[in-house]
Amino acid sequence: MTPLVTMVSSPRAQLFSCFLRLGSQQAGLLQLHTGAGLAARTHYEVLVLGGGSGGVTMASRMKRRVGAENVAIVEPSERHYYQPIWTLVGAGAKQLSSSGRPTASVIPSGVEWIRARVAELNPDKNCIRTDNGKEISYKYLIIALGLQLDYDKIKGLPEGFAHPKIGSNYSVSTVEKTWKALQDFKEGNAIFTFPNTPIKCAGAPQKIMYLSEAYFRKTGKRSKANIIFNTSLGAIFGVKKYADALLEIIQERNLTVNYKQNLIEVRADKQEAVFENLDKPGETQVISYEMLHVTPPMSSPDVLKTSPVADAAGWVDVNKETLQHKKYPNVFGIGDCTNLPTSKTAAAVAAQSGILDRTISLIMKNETPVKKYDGYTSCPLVTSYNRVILAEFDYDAQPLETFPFDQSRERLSMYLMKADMMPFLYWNLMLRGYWGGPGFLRKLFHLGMS
Ligand code: FAD
Ligand code: UQ1
Repeated sequence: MTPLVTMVSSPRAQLFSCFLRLGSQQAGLLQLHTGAGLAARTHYEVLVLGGGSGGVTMASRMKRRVGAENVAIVEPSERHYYQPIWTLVGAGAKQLSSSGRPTASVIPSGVEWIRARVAELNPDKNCIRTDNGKEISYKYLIIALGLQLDYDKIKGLPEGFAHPKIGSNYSVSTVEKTWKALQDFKEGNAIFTFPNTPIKCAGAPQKIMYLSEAYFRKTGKRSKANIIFNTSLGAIFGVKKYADALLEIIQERNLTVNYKQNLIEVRADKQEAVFENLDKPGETQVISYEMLHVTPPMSSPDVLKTSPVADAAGWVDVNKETLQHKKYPNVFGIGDCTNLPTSKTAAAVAAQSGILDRTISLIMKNETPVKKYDGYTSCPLVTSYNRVILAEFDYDAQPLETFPFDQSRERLSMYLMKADMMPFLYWNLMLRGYWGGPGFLRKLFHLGMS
């Protein structure tokens, strides 16, 4: 690949880069007039890869820093989804249609939307290539490609989803199948799985179990259901305060939790799930199900795994405090695609966006980043149709709670925040670059408290 512009820092070089940029803009206009193509520009000051939560949020913030005409987002999907609400869609408490909006409506006005997939990253030459063969160069790159759902790593999937009694809240095409399976449930095992990989929203695999239990109770089927959570992990949750609260609920509601059990095969025609015991290699167990909720293995998007920006595990290798790439100083990462050692959530993305905004603004002025990300992340643990335990914690898995009450207790107020306030905040503040997480609220609520 040949870059149009390489990274420049001295004023003379910047002038030269600017000249080149103007040149490419004019070339774009020329092409437009000759009808050669619409997305004709090939260089942007800030190029954002991925138009999900992190990508759109950062594009809004970068628009304020450098002007809309200098920012572009590469994103192939026509629809943008607010994924956190899928937990409630799978339980029949919200409509799937409420979770999506046209991508065109969330791209900040004036920012260029490049409707394509990123096919290759070439950070040594400050450019990327799209799947339709376009090369686009940048001065600053923000990588926000999310993560990849690897259903095909489980034998029998994804084709098994063609059968009834199986669903998965993690994908737009299978989340409504969870609700169907819940409604169809008659008698037997309801199994919920957690894979042997990092995942986004690590609480979601068990949230749907609590909601299902509540649904069975509401519909008089609870005594007919044997509810099983088979998890690859060795604990129910990574933060002791919330794990203790969840274990109490699990005991009260007579739910079965089996640790170190990893789903490796689904025989959807026979309604059987096969698990390997991670503590005893080679030992497997087949369990019949009346309902199966699958949380798939997840990994970094393939395009990143093989790129120079990835660490050994395939995630974008960033500084955990500044979000700047460890090797390429004009490259930054945000969200699920990074190796930030915290739980992958939209709440984390919100907090990261404020930090990254500050980091980039200082780098743009040739100054050293000062603001430090503490790993803030949050997981509203939905425990029934009107209760949530609001887990909030940092890199050290220490609670970092916003509200001045014990958030490990199930609360109606926190359910209303999750179900109604958060979507509003997401669409109207976060995606527009005005929500950097609840840090300021935490300080306000804890004023005067030691
Ligand atoms: P995404 O928002 O997934 O965006 C990635 C984007 O990159 C996508 O638009 C994708 O199309 C695009 N992309 C991928 N490959 C390419 C390519 N090659 N080229 C160009 N574009 C590409 N978070 C919470 O905070 N609270 C919750 O309660 C919560 N619950 C959840 C429940 C469920 C069921 C799920 C699925 C998620 C939940 N999350 C929750 C997690 C949250 O949705 C994600 O952590 C968040 O969306 C991550 O943002 P992101 O920008 O990193 O990735
Ligand atoms: C949050 O900031 C956020 O990002 C928009 C979420 O994602 C949907 C959340 O679920 C939560 C809980 C937060 C944190 C916000 C508050 C007010 C505690």
